Amino acid sequence: MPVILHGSPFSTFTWSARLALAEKGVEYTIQGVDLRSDDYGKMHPWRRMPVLDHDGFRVFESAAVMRYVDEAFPGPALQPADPAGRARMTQWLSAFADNVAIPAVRGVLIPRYVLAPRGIPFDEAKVAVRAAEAHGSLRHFDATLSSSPYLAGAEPSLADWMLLPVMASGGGLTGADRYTDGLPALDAWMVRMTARPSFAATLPH
Ligand SMILES: N[C@@H](CCC(=O)N[C@@H](CS)C(=O)NCC(=O)O)C(=O)O
Repeated sequence: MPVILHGSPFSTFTWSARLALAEKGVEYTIQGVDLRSDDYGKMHPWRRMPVLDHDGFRVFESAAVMRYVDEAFPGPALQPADPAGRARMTQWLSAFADNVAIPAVRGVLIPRYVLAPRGIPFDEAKVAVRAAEAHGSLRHFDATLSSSPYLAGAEPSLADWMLLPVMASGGGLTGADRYTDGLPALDAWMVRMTARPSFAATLPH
């Protein structure tokens, strides 16, 4: 029953999927992608990473991949069992996708870590605006974590593993790009999340 994750270790969304696989103890291989190829276009209509292939069943969108990993494989539960906890997890997954991923990943991390090293020009002022937007959204995550150890309650869930790579990648930014500063509950949460073996096991080199 081979499990193949199509993506890059340097993609935050691929990293979230890898965290779920590691927490679950699932063996998998990671396969690099050529986003422009016809084959990849057949796997993902928007040509993004990751795509999971489990024995021929393919699924894209990192939240769907993580949910599938949790439900298709034995191991510790990565989602709350109760309806309120599940709703809370889904709430933060959705809020992350709309309000954090777009400004932080597309607005800051891609220009800084993908475009800049390749000499592709981008608008510095826009990056600072997007970083401020990401920071503003993260304040709501921080407020929740000031009274709850994890986003959906007492245990980490898919929402925490979705957020972790964006926080970890943001830690390396400097100046106006830094969207992770001044968020004390998120700092404390980072200490807990990065102490888990899944973090070290998936850290991009
Ligand atoms: N909503 C998607 C977003 C995936 C995404 O944007 N992945 C990035 C890498 S971190 C990507 O494939 N970028 C390539 C591109 O947009 O051309 C998910 O959660 O899987």
